[in-house]
Amino acid sequence: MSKGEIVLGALAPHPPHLVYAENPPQNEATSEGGWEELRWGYERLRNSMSDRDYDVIIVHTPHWQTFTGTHLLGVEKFKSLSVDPVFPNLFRYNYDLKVDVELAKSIHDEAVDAGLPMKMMENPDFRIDYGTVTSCHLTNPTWDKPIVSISSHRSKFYFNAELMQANMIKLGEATRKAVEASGKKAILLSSNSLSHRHFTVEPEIPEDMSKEHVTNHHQYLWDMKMINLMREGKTKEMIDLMPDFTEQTIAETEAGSLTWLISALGFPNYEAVVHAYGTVIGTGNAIVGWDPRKAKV
Ligand code: 2X7
Ligand code: FE2
Repeated sequence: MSKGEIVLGALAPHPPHLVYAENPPQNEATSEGGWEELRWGYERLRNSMSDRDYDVIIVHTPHWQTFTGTHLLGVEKFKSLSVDPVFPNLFRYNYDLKVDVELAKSIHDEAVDAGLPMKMMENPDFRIDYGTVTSCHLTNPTWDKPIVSISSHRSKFYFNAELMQANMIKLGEATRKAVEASGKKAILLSSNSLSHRHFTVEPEIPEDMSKEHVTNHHQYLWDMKMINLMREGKTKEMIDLMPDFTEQTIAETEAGSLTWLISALGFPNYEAVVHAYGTVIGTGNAIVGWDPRKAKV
């Protein structure tokens, strides 16, 4: 069997507004559009994937929060309704998805060997979080590939941000080893926004773009600092700044997803491609791709 590999890593944020704006048949709510810059950014991300084959999408999600270690979906099929608890008016999505349980189990086992507390989630009635559903839908709307979904272990709340970072670095390494041993080609998604202060009142028409802007200038400056480090290939510096960035902008990086991704990619020093930056109800969102082929030239 040939060695497996990560063929693309992406920062793939999950505001449910982006699915709402696309009006796919799976979502019950209907819209007049909105957030085009981000949706066109996802289109560019999808186009960037079209020149490579892949077997599986692995997503790390902030909205499946676990307090007793990291969990992975461990049932082959899930079919139900995913509802955003804050925006049930926008996101009521009928999903029907397949899981690569074999790969999930190998990530689990590699991470256990690295000393992390891990658990396979084997309840067939488990409700899939909207972070997983949104990022996977926007990356692969046909759902023709299986996924692996990894929870966010909130170790920051028992310990601190530094310990959580250290654990996410180990989880990223474990993920890479499991992918390599599997012989499969994987796309990895970090399903999170950047700065995350948002408005507390929703506009009467959610997709009224005259109301959309970043919550404050300070958040914008922090987002640009992080994005420029990605563009310059300075991912070690970005990870070092992560605890301060997260605290200053209450960023969704607190879930550990982006640290996991960067570690799995081996701390790339090549340039990332920024497909889009835009705000959703005041939060900062970037769609960014890392192409490991750039490391080989
Ligand atoms: O979960 C989210 C998010 N991360 C960003 C914006 C709006 C809603 O939900
Ligand atoms: Fe979120």
